[in-house]
Amino acid sequence: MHASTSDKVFAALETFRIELPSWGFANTGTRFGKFIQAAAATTTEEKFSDAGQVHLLTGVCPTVALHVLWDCPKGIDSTDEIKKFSGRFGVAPGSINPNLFQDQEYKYGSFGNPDIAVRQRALQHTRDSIEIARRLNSRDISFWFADGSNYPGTANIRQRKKWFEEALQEAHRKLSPDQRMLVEYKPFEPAFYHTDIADWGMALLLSRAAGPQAKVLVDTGHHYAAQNIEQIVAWLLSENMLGGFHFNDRRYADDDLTMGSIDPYQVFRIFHEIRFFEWESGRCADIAYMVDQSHNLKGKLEAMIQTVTMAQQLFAKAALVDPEKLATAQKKCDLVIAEVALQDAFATDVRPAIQEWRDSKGLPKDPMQAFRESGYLERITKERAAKNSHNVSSYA
Ligand code: RM4
Ligand code: MN
Ligand code: MN
Repeated sequence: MHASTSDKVFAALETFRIELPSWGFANTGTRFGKFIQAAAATTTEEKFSDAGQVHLLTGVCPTVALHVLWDCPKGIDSTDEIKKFSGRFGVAPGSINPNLFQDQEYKYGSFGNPDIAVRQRALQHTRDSIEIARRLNSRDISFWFADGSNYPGTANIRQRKKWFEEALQEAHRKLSPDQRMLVEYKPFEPAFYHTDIADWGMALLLSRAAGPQAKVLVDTGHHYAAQNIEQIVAWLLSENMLGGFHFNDRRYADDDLTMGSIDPYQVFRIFHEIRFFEWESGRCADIAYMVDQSHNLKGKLEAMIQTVTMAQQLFAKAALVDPEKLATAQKKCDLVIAEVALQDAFATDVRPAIQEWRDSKGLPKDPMQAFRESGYLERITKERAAKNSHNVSSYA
């Protein structure tokens, strides 16, 4: 391989880290049923153990995202225990996800609920989540709302927007100076007529209304099929409003498929926009890269290892685009040269360079093979099988 290619790949990998979701290790399913895995994590401790295993083998997943309702059964009082798990398994708590959708009270929404008592309850849960984040040294509190309505005329859309602004402002006031709140959007599901934060524009306006520490979170699965996600990314970057990603792939809706399994070029283009912005502006984009996938057919740890290695490949490929050459071609409107700058980078096989990089870090060259040889899966399957015969966690 060309020397400068592996230098570029090495430099890119040094900066690339990606957060794992705790809920990706638990049993989940679809609305049609659940296929239970004997090895699935049944406790927060087991989720930390599994995330720790993925980090051990890949070296690039130092944090695990937590969902408050599923991972902090004692609320704020769960934090001491979580710190212990973190120390034991070598992964730190990452973003904290308040859970504003699962309780019965949230049937008609959380921050958008017409009942003030429910809105206040949602706000209290948010305050607790911010406190949990503070105690765990987590920077990001990551909001996804299931709020919306199923039938025309049943919700006052403008009023609900106002309630959202007020609640997010109130939450923002509770942030410590170094914390951020990330606002995620989704066009449909579970609501099927209107979603209160349906797209990046709504998330952007609400984040701006909330305050300077609020940024937009782009979940790659939360767009209509033809949408140009890298353009959204470019606009958010230019507005200094891109806070992070939830990565997953999709073919139809919010499918939660393995990152890059359907359209790896899409992820490459997203990474390219970020790197091009950084090159042009001389600024380092402050972006939290996170995985948001719950697999119910693939083995959970294997799916995460696959995701992480795919993320590294696509990030490394994006680092091979020559920004100067691209900028010159764009200025001259040399369409073919500009397009080929991306295509050539995407076509380069970066796997040998990534293996060398892993080797230089004392990591296994092939994390998947190392996992299969480690005996970890056999051990947890034995340990957890009995618990999983009657334990099914919620869909994520
Ligand atoms: C949503 C969204 C959120 C996740 C929930 C459970 O579709 O992607 O990020 O927390 O699912
Ligand atoms: Mn998400
Ligand atoms: Mn989703």
